[in-house]
Amino acid sequence: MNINDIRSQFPILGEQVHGRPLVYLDNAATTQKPQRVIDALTDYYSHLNANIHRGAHHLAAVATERYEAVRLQVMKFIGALSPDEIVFTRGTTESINLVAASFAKAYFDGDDEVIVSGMEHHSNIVPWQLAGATLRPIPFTDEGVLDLEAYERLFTDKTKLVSVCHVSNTLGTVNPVQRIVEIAHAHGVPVLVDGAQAVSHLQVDVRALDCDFYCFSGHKMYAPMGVGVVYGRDRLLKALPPYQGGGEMIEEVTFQRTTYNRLPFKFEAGTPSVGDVLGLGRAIDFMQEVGVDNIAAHEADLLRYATERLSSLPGIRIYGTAPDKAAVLSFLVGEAHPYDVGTLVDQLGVAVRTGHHCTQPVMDRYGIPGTVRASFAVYNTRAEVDAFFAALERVLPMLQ
Ligand code: 7TS
Repeated sequence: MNINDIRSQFPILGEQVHGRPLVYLDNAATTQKPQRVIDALTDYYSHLNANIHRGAHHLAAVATERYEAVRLQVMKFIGALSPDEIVFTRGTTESINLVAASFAKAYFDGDDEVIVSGMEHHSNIVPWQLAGATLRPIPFTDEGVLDLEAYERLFTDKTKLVSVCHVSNTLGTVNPVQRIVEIAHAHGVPVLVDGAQAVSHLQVDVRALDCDFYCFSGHKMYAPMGVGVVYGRDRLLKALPPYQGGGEMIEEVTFQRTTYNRLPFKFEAGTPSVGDVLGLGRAIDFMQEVGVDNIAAHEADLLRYATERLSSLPGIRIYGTAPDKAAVLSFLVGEAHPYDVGTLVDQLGVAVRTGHHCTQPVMDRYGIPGTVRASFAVYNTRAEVDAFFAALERVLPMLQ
């Protein structure tokens, strides 16, 4: 893996912030985009823009072909069996809302429990509440490891679904999804995996995981904002009612009765974000060219190095010290408020995120208002980690 070659593909990494070279360590919020992804958007709007699936004309036909080719690419990338199992959405949030709304309509009976982990992003909490479920959170240890014995005890005859994140966006924990699925299936309960923080860091194989739904966002894996995916097991997707009504999702409409299109179109009402989907295809090309295992190894090295350096700071508290972690480092130092740390290191060109990271229950678990979070991507370097610590060492004395 040639890091200089990789960095040269990301034009934004050449930007200056407050007169200093940008050090972008907010990758869990969104990754930057390689030139080929940016080009996919301009190429699409310059040469190909057309509404797909409907037109008889050339542009519509080619745009449709390219859009459907990305569906196949996504299918292979995550190990799905059929393109019918890949539904394009706007992102993880919409993906989970889609499953929650449709699943509730099909299977909820007014007394329904959904098991989630205690470390979920709000977008894997609120959709279930909107659907009327009572949530049963799996507790986790101080290190950020899920308690699987406690998990087993959460199943009741009201449990309709288990919905857990693959990787925590706040603690970095890689959850033992395969085992979580095994246990749920032994109870006859399907599992949704929120893969928003996993797809860009580790090789995802939905068949090896044996999960029933897998949701993720393009923009966290080097693709544009505005595109996401629901993988759903063919049999389950077939049984679910549509999420939204409109164009494309229908077979026949009359004022009396409507029949629905086949999978996956049943879940893709309206005009999709075609250019963004094409960008997602180029982002997958990028990741496969570099190699997902190489990306994981590089990020693991950065995480190890940054954790080591951070541990040497006096008054440091790291949140999330699970043995199996990916690319995320959340911490507090002494009495310094996370927001102040973030604002001051920004003045030195370093972008980190501060706050509750849309995981308020995690903050409640530790009794803290928020953390400072550095999160890594394939283009980050040890030199950037050094720049981050140089910035921290400058600002922390001002905050004690
Ligand atoms: N699930 C997880 C685990 C996430 O980390 C996020 C976004 C989402 C779902 C929602 O994804 P979206 O693309 O639909 O917004 N996480 C973050 C974050 O950690 N900082 O900003 C967004």
